[in-house]
Amino acid sequence: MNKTIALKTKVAEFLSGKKRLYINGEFIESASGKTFKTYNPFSGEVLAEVSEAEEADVDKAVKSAKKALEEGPWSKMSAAERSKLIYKLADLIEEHKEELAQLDTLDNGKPINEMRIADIPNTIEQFRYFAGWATKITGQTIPVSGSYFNYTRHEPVGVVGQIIPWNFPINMVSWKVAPALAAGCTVVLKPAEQTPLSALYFAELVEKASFPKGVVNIVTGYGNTAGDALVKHPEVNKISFTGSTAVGKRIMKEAANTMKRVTLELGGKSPNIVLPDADLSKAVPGVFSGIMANQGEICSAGSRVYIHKKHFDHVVSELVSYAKNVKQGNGLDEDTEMGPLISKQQQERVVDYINKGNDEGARMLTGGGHTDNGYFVDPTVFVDVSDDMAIAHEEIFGPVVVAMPYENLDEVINRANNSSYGLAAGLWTENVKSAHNMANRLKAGTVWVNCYDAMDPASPFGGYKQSGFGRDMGSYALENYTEVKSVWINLR
Ligand code: TXE
Repeated sequence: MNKTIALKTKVAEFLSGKKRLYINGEFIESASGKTFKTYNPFSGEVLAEVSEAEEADVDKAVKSAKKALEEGPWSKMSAAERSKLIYKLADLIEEHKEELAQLDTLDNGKPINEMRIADIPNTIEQFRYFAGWATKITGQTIPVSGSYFNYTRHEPVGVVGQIIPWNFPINMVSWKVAPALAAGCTVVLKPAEQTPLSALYFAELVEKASFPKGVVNIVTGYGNTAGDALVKHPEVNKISFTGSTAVGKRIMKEAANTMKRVTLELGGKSPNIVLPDADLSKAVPGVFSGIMANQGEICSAGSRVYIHKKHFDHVVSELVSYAKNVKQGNGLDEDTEMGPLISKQQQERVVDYINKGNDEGARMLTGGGHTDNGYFVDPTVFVDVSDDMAIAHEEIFGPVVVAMPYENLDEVINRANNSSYGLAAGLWTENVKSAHNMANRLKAGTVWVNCYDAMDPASPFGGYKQSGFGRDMGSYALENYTEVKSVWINLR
Protein backbone atom coordinates (compact mmCIF):
# COMPACT_ATOMS: atom_id res chain seq x y z
CA MET A 1 0.00 0.00 0.00
CA ASN A 2 1.24 3.45 -0.87
CA LYS A 3 1.56 5.55 2.27
CA THR A 4 2.73 8.78 0.63
CA ILE A 5 2.00 11.67 2.93
CA ALA A 6 0.38 14.92 1.86
CA LEU A 7 2.53 18.03 2.09
CA LYS A 8 1.60 20.42 4.85
CA THR A 9 0.02 23.67 3.64
CA LYS A 10 2.92 25.62 5.11
CA VAL A 11 5.40 23.56 3.09
CA ALA A 12 3.47 24.16 -0.12
CA GLU A 13 3.29 27.87 0.67
CA PHE A 14 7.00 27.99 1.45
CA LEU A 15 7.86 26.23 -1.80
CA SER A 16 5.76 28.63 -3.86
CA GLY A 17 7.17 31.73 -2.15
CA LYS A 18 10.48 33.46 -2.87
CA LYS A 19 13.56 31.80 -1.38
CA ARG A 20 15.79 34.69 -0.45
CA LEU A 21 18.94 35.21 1.55
CA TYR A 22 18.54 35.97 5.25
CA ILE A 23 20.86 38.85 6.10
CA ASN A 24 20.62 41.32 8.96
CA GLY A 25 17.16 40.09 9.92
CA GLU A 26 15.72 40.56 6.42
CA PHE A 27 14.94 38.26 3.53
CA ILE A 28 16.60 39.82 0.51
CA GLU A 29 17.51 38.99 -3.10
CA SER A 30 21.17 38.47 -3.92
CA ALA A 31 22.98 41.59 -5.15
CA SER A 32 23.32 40.09 -8.63
CA GLY A 33 19.68 38.95 -8.69
CA LYS A 34 20.94 35.47 -9.62
CA THR A 35 19.15 32.33 -8.52
CA PHE A 36 19.91 28.61 -8.64
CA LYS A 37 17.64 25.59 -8.74
CA THR A 38 17.24 22.92 -6.12
CA TYR A 39 15.92 19.53 -7.21
CA ASN A 40 13.89 16.68 -5.78
CA PRO A 41 16.28 13.70 -6.12
CA PHE A 42 13.37 11.25 -6.23
CA SER A 43 11.71 12.81 -9.29
CA GLY A 44 14.51 14.95 -10.70
CA GLU A 45 12.04 17.84 -10.77
CA VAL A 46 12.89 21.40 -9.81
CA LEU A 47 11.63 22.06 -6.29
CA ALA A 48 12.46 25.74 -6.05
CA GLU A 49 14.57 28.63 -7.30
CA VAL A 50 16.78 30.02 -4.59
CA SER A 51 18.71 33.29 -4.38
CA GLU A 52 22.36 32.76 -5.15
CA ALA A 53 24.76 34.51 -2.79
CA GLU A 54 28.17 35.56 -4.05
CA GLU A 55 31.01 37.61 -2.62
CA ALA A 56 29.03 40.85 -2.24
CA ASP A 57 26.23 39.11 -0.37
CA VAL A 58 28.63 37.23 1.88
CA ASP A 59 30.34 40.52 2.66
CA LYS A 60 27.02 42.06 3.60
CA ALA A 61 26.16 39.11 5.84
CA VAL A 62 29.56 39.18 7.55
CA LYS A 63 29.29 42.93 8.17
CA SER A 64 25.85 42.49 9.72
CA ALA A 65 27.16 39.64 11.90
CA LYS A 66 30.07 41.81 12.98
CA LYS A 67 27.82 44.73 13.81
CA ALA A 68 25.55 42.47 15.89
CA LEU A 69 28.60 41.16 17.69
CA GLU A 70 30.27 44.48 18.39
CA GLU A 71 27.41 46.90 18.83
CA GLY A 72 24.79 44.66 20.31
CA PRO A 73 22.16 44.09 21.39
CA TRP A 74 23.41 40.49 21.14
CA SER A 75 26.76 41.15 22.81
CA LYS A 76 25.10 43.24 25.49
CA MET A 77 22.54 40.60 26.38
CA SER A 78 23.14 38.49 29.46
CA ALA A 79 23.90 34.80 29.03
CA ALA A 80 20.48 34.07 30.55
CA GLU A 81 18.76 36.21 27.93
CA ARG A 82 20.67 34.47 25.14
CA SER A 83 19.78 31.10 26.64
CA LYS A 84 16.10 32.02 26.71
CA LEU A 85 16.15 32.95 23.02
CA ILE A 86 17.85 29.68 22.07
CA TYR A 87 15.23 27.73 24.07
CA LYS A 88 12.53 29.68 22.25
CA LEU A 89 14.08 28.73 18.92
CA ALA A 90 14.07 25.06 20.00
CA ASP A 91 10.35 25.33 20.83
CA LEU A 92 9.64 26.87 17.43
CA ILE A 93 11.56 24.11 15.67
CA GLU A 94 9.48 21.59 17.61
CA GLU A 95 6.29 23.39 16.63
CA HIS A 96 7.33 23.29 12.96
CA LYS A 97 9.05 19.91 12.99
CA GLU A 98 6.88 18.29 10.35
CA GLU A 99 7.45 21.15 7.89
CA LEU A 100 11.21 20.85 8.39
CA ALA A 101 11.04 17.06 8.04
CA GLN A 102 9.09 17.30 4.80
CA LEU A 103 11.40 19.93 3.34
CA ASP A 104 14.50 17.82 3.96
CA THR A 105 12.81 14.72 2.56
CA LEU A 106 11.87 16.64 -0.58
CA ASP A 107 15.26 18.29 -0.99
CA ASN A 108 17.50 15.37 0.01
CA GLY A 109 15.34 12.33 -0.79
CA LYS A 110 15.78 10.62 2.58
CA PRO A 111 12.84 8.75 4.17
CA ILE A 112 10.40 10.90 6.14
CA ASN A 113 10.54 8.38 8.97
CA GLU A 114 14.28 8.89 9.41
CA MET A 115 13.64 12.63 9.58
CA ARG A 116 10.97 12.13 12.23
CA ILE A 117 12.87 9.60 14.30
CA ALA A 118 16.44 10.85 14.05
CA ASP A 119 17.22 14.20 12.38
CA ILE A 120 14.44 16.32 13.84
CA PRO A 121 14.57 15.16 17.50
CA ASN A 122 18.35 15.55 17.46
CA THR A 123 18.01 19.04 15.95
CA ILE A 124 15.61 20.17 18.67
CA GLU A 125 17.76 18.67 21.40
CA GLN A 126 20.92 20.39 20.12
CA PHE A 127 19.28 23.77 20.70
CA ARG A 128 17.99 22.78 24.14
CA TYR A 129 21.32 21.30 25.19
CA PHE A 130 23.32 24.35 24.12
CA ALA A 131 20.71 26.79 25.44
CA GLY A 132 21.54 25.26 28.82
CA TRP A 133 25.27 25.80 28.26
CA ALA A 134 24.93 29.54 27.56
CA THR A 135 24.79 30.27 31.30
CA LYS A 136 27.50 27.77 32.22
CA ILE A 137 30.50 28.88 30.19
CA THR A 138 32.99 29.90 32.84
CA GLY A 139 36.70 30.60 33.11
CA GLN A 140 39.07 29.78 35.96
CA THR A 141 40.74 31.65 38.80
CA ILE A 142 44.37 30.60 38.78
CA PRO A 143 46.73 30.50 41.77
CA VAL A 144 49.70 32.27 40.11
CA SER A 145 52.91 33.23 41.94
CA GLY A 146 53.33 36.77 43.17
CA SER A 147 50.84 39.30 44.29
CA TYR A 148 48.40 38.99 41.45
CA PHE A 149 44.84 37.99 40.89
CA ASN A 150 44.68 35.97 37.66
CA TYR A 151 41.59 34.68 35.96
CA THR A 152 40.42 33.57 32.52
CA ARG A 153 37.46 34.66 30.49
CA HIS A 154 35.97 32.50 27.76
CA GLU A 155 34.90 35.05 25.17
CA PRO A 156 33.07 34.44 21.89
CA VAL A 157 35.53 33.80 19.06
CA GLY A 158 33.63 36.34 16.96
CA VAL A 159 31.92 36.08 13.59
CA VAL A 160 31.69 32.43 12.62
CA GLY A 161 31.38 31.14 9.05
CA GLN A 162 29.66 27.77 8.93
CA ILE A 163 29.63 25.61 5.81
CA ILE A 164 27.55 22.45 5.85
CA PRO A 165 26.80 19.47 3.59
CA TRP A 166 23.60 18.04 2.14
CA ASN A 167 23.31 14.68 3.91
CA PHE A 168 21.67 15.99 7.13
CA PRO A 169 20.53 19.48 6.13
CA ILE A 170 18.60 20.81 9.14
CA ASN A 171 20.46 18.60 11.58
CA MET A 172 23.80 20.08 10.48
CA VAL A 173 22.36 23.57 10.94
CA SER A 174 21.73 22.68 14.58
CA TRP A 175 25.16 21.11 15.16
CA LYS A 176 26.80 24.32 14.00
CA VAL A 177 24.49 27.16 15.02
CA ALA A 178 23.45 26.04 18.53
CA PRO A 179 26.93 25.98 20.18
CA ALA A 180 28.00 29.16 18.39
CA LEU A 181 24.99 31.07 19.75
CA ALA A 182 25.49 29.62 23.23
CA ALA A 183 29.06 30.92 23.21
CA GLY A 184 27.84 34.39 22.19
CA CYS A 185 29.11 34.32 18.59
CA THR A 186 27.25 35.57 15.54
CA VAL A 187 26.87 33.35 12.51
CA VAL A 188 26.92 33.36 8.72
CA LEU A 189 25.85 29.90 7.57
CA LYS A 190 26.06 28.54 4.04
CA PRO A 191 23.95 25.43 3.47
CA ALA A 192 24.87 22.98 0.70
CA GLU A 193 23.64 24.08 -2.72
CA GLN A 194 21.79 20.74 -3.10
CA THR A 195 19.69 21.27 0.06
CA PRO A 196 19.15 24.95 0.86
CA LEU A 197 15.46 24.84 1.78
CA SER A 198 15.28 23.80 5.43
CA ALA A 199 17.96 26.34 6.39
CA LEU A 200 15.82 29.11 4.88
CA TYR A 201 12.76 27.81 6.71
CA PHE A 202 14.89 27.78 9.86
CA ALA A 203 15.73 31.45 9.16
CA GLU A 204 12.01 32.22 9.38
CA LEU A 205 11.97 30.62 12.82
CA VAL A 206 15.00 32.64 13.91
CA GLU A 207 13.08 35.74 12.87
CA LYS A 208 9.97 34.54 14.69
CA ALA A 209 11.98 33.93 17.86
CA SER A 210 13.02 37.63 17.73
CA PHE A 211 16.78 37.19 17.61
CA PRO A 212 18.46 40.58 17.18
CA LYS A 213 19.29 41.50 13.59
CA GLY A 214 22.48 40.01 12.20
CA VAL A 215 22.99 37.30 14.84
CA VAL A 216 22.11 34.54 12.37
CA ASN A 217 22.56 35.03 8.62
CA ILE A 218 21.88 32.38 5.97
CA VAL A 219 23.56 32.70 2.58
CA THR A 220 22.52 30.10 0.04
CA GLY A 221 24.91 29.53 -2.85
CA TYR A 222 27.75 27.47 -4.25
CA GLY A 223 30.90 26.35 -2.50
CA ASN A 224 33.47 27.85 -4.83
CA THR A 225 31.77 31.28 -4.74
CA ALA A 226 29.80 31.91 -1.55
CA GLY A 227 31.69 29.30 0.50
CA ASP A 228 35.06 30.51 -0.70
CA ALA A 229 34.14 34.15 0.00
CA LEU A 230 33.28 33.21 3.57
CA VAL A 231 36.58 31.39 4.03
CA LYS A 232 38.57 34.33 2.63
CA HIS A 233 36.68 37.12 4.37
CA PRO A 234 39.05 39.00 6.72
CA GLU A 235 36.29 39.76 9.22
CA VAL A 236 35.29 36.14 9.72
CA ASN A 237 37.13 34.84 12.80
CA LYS A 238 36.40 31.16 12.48
CA ILE A 239 35.25 28.60 9.95
CA SER A 240 33.39 25.49 11.00
CA PHE A 241 33.07 23.05 8.11
CA THR A 242 31.50 19.66 7.51
CA GLY A 243 32.08 18.13 4.09
CA SER A 244 34.62 16.38 1.92
CA THR A 245 38.25 15.94 2.94
CA ALA A 246 39.36 17.59 -0.34
CA VAL A 247 37.44 20.79 0.38
CA GLY A 248 38.48 20.64 4.05
CA LYS A 249 42.15 20.74 3.03
CA ARG A 250 41.51 23.65 0.72
CA ILE A 251 39.71 25.56 3.47
CA MET A 252 42.53 24.93 5.93
CA LYS A 253 45.11 26.35 3.51
CA GLU A 254 42.98 29.33 2.57
CA ALA A 255 42.10 30.13 6.19
CA ALA A 256 45.80 30.38 7.04
CA ASN A 257 46.03 33.71 5.20
CA THR A 258 43.83 35.39 7.76
CA MET A 259 44.73 33.00 10.61
CA LYS A 260 41.13 31.96 11.06
CA ARG A 261 40.33 29.31 13.58
CA VAL A 262 39.17 26.21 11.72
CA THR A 263 37.38 23.04 12.70
CA LEU A 264 36.77 20.36 10.11
CA GLU A 265 34.49 17.33 10.17
CA LEU A 266 35.38 15.38 7.04
CA GLY A 267 35.02 12.02 5.37
CA GLY A 268 35.50 8.53 6.71
CA LYS A 269 35.88 4.85 5.92
CA SER A 270 34.83 3.46 9.24
CA PRO A 271 35.47 -0.15 10.26
CA ASN A 272 32.69 -2.15 11.86
CA ILE A 273 34.07 -5.31 13.49
CA VAL A 274 32.15 -8.48 14.40
CA LEU A 275 34.06 -10.41 17.07
CA PRO A 276 33.88 -14.20 17.53
CA ASP A 277 31.68 -13.78 20.61
CA ALA A 278 29.26 -11.24 19.11
CA ASP A 279 25.53 -11.64 19.59
CA LEU A 280 24.74 -12.02 15.91
CA SER A 281 21.03 -11.36 16.36
CA LYS A 282 22.04 -7.78 17.21
CA ALA A 283 25.27 -7.50 15.24
CA VAL A 284 23.82 -8.31 11.82
CA PRO A 285 21.03 -5.68 11.79
CA GLY A 286 23.43 -3.24 13.51
CA VAL A 287 26.11 -3.72 10.88
CA PHE A 288 23.54 -3.45 8.10
CA SER A 289 21.99 -0.19 9.27
CA GLY A 290 25.51 1.06 10.13
CA ILE A 291 26.25 1.25 6.42
CA MET A 292 22.82 1.52 4.76
CA ALA A 293 21.10 4.18 6.91
CA ASN A 294 20.63 7.47 5.07
CA GLN A 295 21.45 5.68 1.77
CA GLY A 296 25.01 5.22 3.02
CA GLU A 297 25.46 8.98 2.82
CA ILE A 298 26.85 9.34 6.34
CA CYS A 299 30.39 10.36 7.10
CA SER A 300 30.54 7.76 9.89
CA ALA A 301 29.03 4.95 7.77
CA GLY A 302 30.47 1.57 8.78
CA SER A 303 31.55 0.81 5.23
CA ARG A 304 34.38 -1.64 6.02
CA VAL A 305 32.93 -4.66 7.77
CA TYR A 306 35.41 -7.10 9.31
CA ILE A 307 33.80 -10.39 10.35
CA HIS A 308 35.57 -13.12 12.29
CA LYS A 309 36.14 -16.05 9.91
CA LYS A 310 33.94 -18.41 11.92
CA HIS A 311 30.89 -16.18 11.31
CA PHE A 312 31.85 -14.83 7.91
CA ASP A 313 29.61 -16.90 5.62
CA HIS A 314 26.61 -16.66 7.90
CA VAL A 315 26.86 -12.89 8.47
CA VAL A 316 27.45 -12.21 4.79
CA SER A 317 24.45 -14.25 3.71
CA GLU A 318 22.30 -12.36 6.24
CA LEU A 319 23.60 -9.00 4.99
CA VAL A 320 22.77 -10.01 1.43
CA SER A 321 19.27 -11.02 2.41
CA TYR A 322 18.73 -7.71 4.26
CA ALA A 323 20.08 -5.84 1.22
CA LYS A 324 17.66 -7.59 -1.13
CA ASN A 325 14.70 -6.68 1.07
CA VAL A 326 15.29 -2.96 1.50
CA LYS A 327 12.27 -0.96 0.36
CA GLN A 328 13.56 1.84 -1.83
CA GLY A 329 11.26 4.59 -2.99
CA ASN A 330 9.82 8.04 -2.49
CA GLY A 331 11.03 9.47 0.81
CA LEU A 332 7.54 10.84 1.38
CA ASP A 333 6.13 7.30 1.47
CA GLU A 334 6.10 6.27 5.13
CA ASP A 335 7.05 2.69 4.20
CA THR A 336 10.19 3.73 2.35
CA GLU A 337 13.39 2.55 4.01
CA MET A 338 15.91 3.98 1.56
CA GLY A 339 15.60 7.01 -0.68
CA PRO A 340 17.55 8.05 -3.76
CA LEU A 341 21.06 9.49 -3.55
CA ILE A 342 21.35 13.25 -3.46
CA SER A 343 22.19 13.88 -7.14
CA LYS A 344 23.04 12.38 -10.49
CA GLN A 345 26.67 13.24 -9.76
CA GLN A 346 26.64 11.33 -6.46
CA GLN A 347 24.91 8.39 -8.15
CA GLU A 348 27.62 8.35 -10.82
CA ARG A 349 30.35 8.55 -8.18
CA VAL A 350 28.91 5.53 -6.34
CA VAL A 351 28.35 3.54 -9.55
CA ASP A 352 31.97 4.27 -10.56
CA TYR A 353 33.14 2.72 -7.30
CA ILE A 354 30.95 -0.33 -7.87
CA ASN A 355 32.45 -0.73 -11.34
CA LYS A 356 35.94 -0.29 -9.92
CA GLY A 357 35.25 -2.99 -7.31
CA ASN A 358 34.16 -5.41 -10.02
CA ASP A 359 37.14 -4.48 -12.22
CA GLU A 360 39.58 -5.00 -9.36
CA GLY A 361 38.30 -8.53 -8.85
CA ALA A 362 35.97 -8.20 -5.87
CA ARG A 363 32.82 -10.33 -5.97
CA MET A 364 29.49 -8.49 -5.88
CA LEU A 365 26.94 -10.70 -4.13
CA THR A 366 23.99 -8.37 -4.56
CA GLY A 367 23.19 -4.86 -5.76
CA GLY A 368 25.06 -2.81 -8.30
CA GLY A 369 21.89 -1.66 -10.06
CA HIS A 370 20.87 1.95 -10.46
CA THR A 371 17.95 3.81 -11.97
CA ASP A 372 17.75 6.65 -14.46
CA ASN A 373 14.52 7.84 -12.92
CA GLY A 374 15.47 9.12 -9.47
CA TYR A 375 19.05 8.71 -8.37
CA PHE A 376 18.76 5.28 -6.78
CA VAL A 377 21.56 2.78 -6.27
CA ASP A 378 20.70 -0.69 -5.01
CA PRO A 379 22.19 -1.78 -1.68
CA THR A 380 25.40 -3.52 -2.69
CA VAL A 381 27.52 -6.12 -0.88
CA PHE A 382 31.08 -7.04 -1.95
CA VAL A 383 33.25 -9.93 -0.75
CA ASP A 384 36.68 -11.19 -1.88
CA VAL A 385 37.94 -7.71 -1.19
CA SER A 386 41.57 -6.98 -0.36
CA ASP A 387 42.57 -4.01 1.79
CA ASP A 388 44.33 -2.29 -1.11
CA MET A 389 41.28 -2.13 -3.39
CA ALA A 390 39.73 1.32 -3.86
CA ILE A 391 36.38 0.11 -2.49
CA ALA A 392 38.15 -0.98 0.72
CA HIS A 393 39.91 2.28 1.53
CA GLU A 394 38.17 5.18 -0.25
CA GLU A 395 34.97 6.82 0.94
CA ILE A 396 32.12 5.81 -1.38
CA PHE A 397 29.28 7.67 0.36
CA GLY A 398 26.55 5.36 -0.89
CA PRO A 399 24.86 2.03 -0.01
CA VAL A 400 27.93 -0.11 -0.69
CA VAL A 401 29.58 -2.35 1.89
CA VAL A 402 32.74 -4.45 1.71
CA ALA A 403 32.77 -7.54 3.94
CA MET A 404 36.16 -9.01 4.86
CA PRO A 405 37.08 -11.98 7.07
CA TYR A 406 39.81 -11.86 9.74
CA GLU A 407 41.50 -14.38 12.02
CA ASN A 408 42.57 -12.61 15.20
CA LEU A 409 42.06 -9.37 17.08
CA ASP A 410 45.57 -7.92 16.63
CA GLU A 411 45.27 -8.43 12.91
CA VAL A 412 41.87 -6.77 12.68
CA ILE A 413 42.91 -3.79 14.81
CA ASN A 414 45.89 -3.19 12.53
CA ARG A 415 43.78 -3.44 9.42
CA ALA A 416 41.04 -1.25 10.90
CA ASN A 417 43.61 1.43 11.80
CA ASN A 418 45.37 1.21 8.46
CA SER A 419 43.34 4.04 6.97
CA SER A 420 43.93 7.70 6.27
CA TYR A 421 40.58 8.33 7.96
CA GLY A 422 39.63 8.01 11.63
CA LEU A 423 36.09 9.20 12.15
CA ALA A 424 34.34 6.25 13.78
CA ALA A 425 34.46 2.52 14.42
CA GLY A 426 32.06 -0.17 15.58
CA LEU A 427 32.58 -3.34 17.63
CA TRP A 428 30.23 -6.22 18.25
CA THR A 429 31.21 -8.39 21.21
CA GLU A 430 29.82 -9.83 24.43
CA ASN A 431 33.28 -9.76 26.04
CA VAL A 432 33.83 -6.67 28.18
CA LYS A 433 37.65 -6.98 28.05
CA SER A 434 37.72 -7.12 24.27
CA ALA A 435 35.32 -4.19 24.12
CA HIS A 436 37.52 -1.93 26.25
CA ASN A 437 40.84 -3.10 24.85
CA MET A 438 39.74 -2.58 21.30
CA ALA A 439 37.96 0.71 22.02
CA ASN A 440 41.28 1.97 23.42
CA ARG A 441 43.30 0.83 20.43
CA LEU A 442 41.06 1.98 17.59
CA LYS A 443 42.17 5.31 16.11
CA ALA A 444 38.79 6.92 15.70
CA GLY A 445 36.90 9.87 17.17
CA THR A 446 33.95 7.67 18.14
CA VAL A 447 33.81 3.97 18.98
CA TRP A 448 30.43 2.30 19.21
CA VAL A 449 30.19 -1.01 21.04
CA ASN A 450 27.12 -3.14 20.28
CA CYS A 451 25.46 -0.15 18.65
CA TYR A 452 26.17 2.13 15.71
CA ASP A 453 25.50 5.81 15.01
CA ALA A 454 24.26 6.41 18.57
CA MET A 455 24.25 10.21 18.98
CA ASP A 456 23.43 12.69 21.70
CA PRO A 457 24.02 16.45 21.78
CA ALA A 458 26.02 15.93 24.99
CA SER A 459 28.57 13.57 23.42
CA PRO A 460 31.35 14.85 21.13
CA PHE A 461 31.70 13.82 17.50
CA GLY A 462 34.67 14.36 15.18
CA GLY A 463 37.67 12.80 13.59
CA TYR A 464 41.23 11.56 13.95
CA LYS A 465 43.65 11.82 11.01
CA GLN A 466 42.19 13.02 7.69
CA SER A 467 38.66 12.88 9.07
CA GLY A 468 39.41 16.33 10.47
CA PHE A 469 39.80 17.93 13.86
CA GLY A 470 37.71 19.70 16.45
CA ARG A 471 34.54 18.23 17.86
CA ASP A 472 30.90 18.98 17.22
CA MET A 473 28.50 18.52 20.14
CA GLY A 474 29.04 18.26 23.86
CA SER A 475 31.00 20.73 25.96
CA TYR A 476 33.93 20.12 23.56
CA ALA A 477 32.07 21.99 20.81
CA LEU A 478 32.14 25.16 22.90
CA GLU A 479 35.93 25.23 22.61
CA ASN A 480 35.47 25.85 18.88
CA TYR A 481 33.58 29.03 19.58
CA THR A 482 35.48 30.64 22.43
CA GLU A 483 38.80 32.43 22.89
CA VAL A 484 40.49 32.21 26.28
CA LYS A 485 41.70 35.49 27.76
CA SER A 486 44.01 35.56 30.77
CA VAL A 487 43.56 38.66 32.96
CA TRP A 488 46.22 39.76 35.50
CA ILE A 489 45.45 42.21 38.28
CA ASN A 490 48.39 43.53 40.27
CA LEU A 491 47.33 43.54 43.91
CA ARG A 492 50.29 45.58 45.18
O1 TXE B 1 31.15 17.76 -0.83
P1 TXE B 1 31.75 19.22 -0.64
P2 TXE B 1 30.31 17.16 -2.07
C1 TXE B 1 32.13 13.54 0.95
C2 TXE B 1 31.53 12.31 0.31
C3 TXE B 1 31.00 12.83 -0.98
C4 TXE B 1 32.06 13.85 -1.33
C5 TXE B 1 31.65 14.95 -2.26
O2 TXE B 1 32.54 11.37 0.06
O3 TXE B 1 30.91 11.82 -1.96
O4 TXE B 1 32.41 14.42 -0.10
O5 TXE B 1 30.47 15.61 -1.81
C6 TXE B 1 30.90 23.57 0.26
N1 TXE B 1 35.03 26.62 -0.29
N2 TXE B 1 31.22 14.19 1.89
O6 TXE B 1 30.92 17.49 -3.36
O7 TXE B 1 32.09 19.79 -1.97
C7 TXE B 1 29.70 23.07 -0.51
O8 TXE B 1 29.02 24.14 -1.14
C8 TXE B 1 34.09 26.62 0.66
C9 TXE B 1 31.36 13.81 3.27
O9 TXE B 1 28.92 17.57 -1.92
O10 TXE B 1 32.81 19.12 0.38
C10 TXE B 1 28.90 22.42 0.62
O11 TXE B 1 28.20 23.43 1.35
N3 TXE B 1 33.06 25.75 0.67
C11 TXE B 1 30.68 14.79 4.15
C12 TXE B 1 29.99 21.80 1.49
O12 TXE B 1 31.19 22.49 1.15
C13 TXE B 1 32.98 24.83 -0.30
C14 TXE B 1 29.36 15.29 3.70
C15 TXE B 1 30.23 20.30 1.27
O13 TXE B 1 30.49 20.07 -0.08
C16 TXE B 1 33.94 24.78 -1.33
C17 TXE B 1 29.37 15.64 2.29
C18 TXE B 1 34.99 25.73 -1.30
N4 TXE B 1 35.96 25.76 -2.22
C19 TXE B 1 30.26 15.03 1.44
N5 TXE B 1 33.62 23.76 -2.17
C20 TXE B 1 30.64 14.46 5.61
N6 TXE B 1 31.75 14.64 6.32
O14 TXE B 1 29.60 14.12 6.15
C21 TXE B 1 32.49 23.20 -1.69
N7 TXE B 1 32.09 23.84 -0.57
